[in-house]
Amino acid sequence: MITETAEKIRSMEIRGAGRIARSAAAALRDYAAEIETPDLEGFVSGMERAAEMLLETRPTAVSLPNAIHTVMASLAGSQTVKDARERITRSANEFILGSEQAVDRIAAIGARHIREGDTVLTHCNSEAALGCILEAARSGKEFEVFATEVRPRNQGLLTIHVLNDAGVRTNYIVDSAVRSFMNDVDLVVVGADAVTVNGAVVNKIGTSQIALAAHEARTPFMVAAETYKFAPRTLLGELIAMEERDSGEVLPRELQADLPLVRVRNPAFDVTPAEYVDLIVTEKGAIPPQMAYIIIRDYLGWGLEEFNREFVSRRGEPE
Ligand code: RUB
Repeated sequence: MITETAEKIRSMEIRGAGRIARSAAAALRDYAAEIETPDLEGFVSGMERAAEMLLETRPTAVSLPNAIHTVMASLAGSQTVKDARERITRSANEFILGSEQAVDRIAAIGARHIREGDTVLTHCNSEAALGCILEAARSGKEFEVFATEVRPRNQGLLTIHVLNDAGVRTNYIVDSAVRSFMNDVDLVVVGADAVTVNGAVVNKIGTSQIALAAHEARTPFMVAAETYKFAPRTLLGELIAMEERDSGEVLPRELQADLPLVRVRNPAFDVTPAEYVDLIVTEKGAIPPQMAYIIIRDYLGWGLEEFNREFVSRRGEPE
């Protein structure tokens, strides 16, 4: 079960930061139910191995470690295998439900920023971003969407199917056409794989170029992100690892073989600095990117005490 979920995340059969997080929580819960061991120590080390395997699948979406750490933290203080199993189940179910509710809440808040007659541009296939667009459509507003293709994995195809099914008029464009249309766009809405303490947003490759074009055209740039996409460890100066996927996704390996001097690069994500982001819509409300630390402190529990504890555990006590 764990290996199956891990493989689905790695191969992107399960993709998108929120879905990845929920499927990891569900995999831990299901694994906890099936581990056969009479002693607590064996149970805990089995769960730790499973958590490790899931963590290794994809490096960028912070929702994945945040979900796994939330579920695994519930093991602390458990007395018996039965108790530990129940804690994992409860915590995983709470995480999954909380995540689904967060996406709904973000949709309700984000939809208010889409006005009648607007043209909205989105990139990739984000449940949170699309939630805002779909909610605006459900509330009866008439507007139009531009959706990018999203090379090389073409997640834009998923997006245009969803929009079409929801009755939203949509323009499908190649990624490089964004700037040509930006003057017609009233609002950009994207999701996030991670938000750092200084409000930078990590999302699908191409997002930062879109943000630049939006900035130039003075088009508002809105990010839809659940609080578990915020990255507490960036407080310690930790950088978000940027996944680079197989080059065969960009150019078939057989074609690459004829081009010995060409190195095909395939970064999957990029970083949009806070200065290009106008608003981050979370389930706790909409914030300017400069308020990212408040989310990390108030909702992810990383205040001064936690920061100091973690800092000292890495560097040792100060002299
Ligand atoms: C998906 C991507 C999405 C975010 C947010 O990348 O960049 O914009 O994960 O998605 P990939 P969501 O396709 O490589 O996983 O709002 O669904 O969590």
